[in-house]
Amino acid sequence: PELVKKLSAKRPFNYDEAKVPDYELPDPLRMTDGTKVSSASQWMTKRRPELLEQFRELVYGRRPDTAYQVSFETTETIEDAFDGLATGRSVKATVTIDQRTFSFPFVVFTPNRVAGKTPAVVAINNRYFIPLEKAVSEPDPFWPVKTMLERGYAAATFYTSHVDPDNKNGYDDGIRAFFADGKPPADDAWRSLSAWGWGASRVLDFLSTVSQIEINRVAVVGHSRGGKAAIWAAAEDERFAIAYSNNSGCGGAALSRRAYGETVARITSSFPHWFTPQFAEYADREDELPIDQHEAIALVAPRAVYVASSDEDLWADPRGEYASLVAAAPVFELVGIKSITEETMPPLNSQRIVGQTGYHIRSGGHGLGQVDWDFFIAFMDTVLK
Ligand code: GTR
Repeated sequence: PELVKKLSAKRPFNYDEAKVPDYELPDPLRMTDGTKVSSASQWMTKRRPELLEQFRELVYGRRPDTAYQVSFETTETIEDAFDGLATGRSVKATVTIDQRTFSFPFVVFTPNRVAGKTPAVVAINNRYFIPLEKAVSEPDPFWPVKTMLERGYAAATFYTSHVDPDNKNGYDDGIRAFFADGKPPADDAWRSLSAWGWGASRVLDFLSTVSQIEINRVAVVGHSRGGKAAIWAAAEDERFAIAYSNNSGCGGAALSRRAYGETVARITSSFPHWFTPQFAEYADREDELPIDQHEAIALVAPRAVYVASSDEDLWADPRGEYASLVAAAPVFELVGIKSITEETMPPLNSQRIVGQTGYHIRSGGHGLGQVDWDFFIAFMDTVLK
């Protein structure tokens, strides 16, 4: 059905490497006024803020600067989840502005038998909400909580649509309308991907209240649209130590300029609520974008970035995802961090880890499963422990 949907959609798409347009990527180390960025401090204090603003303006939108409070209520606890391996909690986050409130639920598991502080993983779940009992009784390779706990990681997850409905007509029911007090979004205001990343940051706020969690060692993870949101979450919130983008494709890890598989034209017409209207202006003229997605990855430096592809998920452009990670290397280098520079992709079903960056390509289609998590946990073990 996915394929039929794609074939029947109005706009053509390209799966032919020979038809990828020639392109020149914008230099992440050149200011818009042409100045070359030549020191780590220049990157952190000048260029990075400039790029962040460009991505807000052109791609994901600006988060509101309205003051708000957030509070957390534990609504349910299971102290001996997985035969005593972990404690599970259901938590309700409540955001308050003046007298108005907006709430969303999430779940958190912390390992019981680990001495000292534990790193954690916040998963942006774009598929469904996983209530506490379900997490314990129905193993789910999309979010293998037991595996993470066994490997010494705390694990939290929330459902994207509880923060901002994943629907072009869903604005009124989400956090963005709540902040705007029901007014429609300004052209440069945040869109759903940014709202989901913001949700991950609120889960991180909660984790920072849990003394067992090592707050400097928390990864944000997402698949597909959640993977786009994960990169942006870590760009906006420097508390995240790692961003893992799985099969995120267009508007995520993949270079827009390759226009391979999903394009700016396609994604902005199918999912107008994910991006600012400015992004749609670059439909079929990706080469005029002042930015490209390698620079979104670079915004996470010097923290860690992990990108994963699957060989049949051509819609997400595996080559474009890998090339984008490599194109972020000059930024990692400037800030004194090793990263992947090898231009040839690693062999199928293998992993490459260099410094603070990692990548794998797995056989199979679009999805996040045990194989991906095993690779990713190996990466976390390397960079966090
Ligand atoms: C597709 C969309 C992709 C990706 C995916 C997903 O329909 O074209 O950009 O985000 O959905 O989230 O599974």
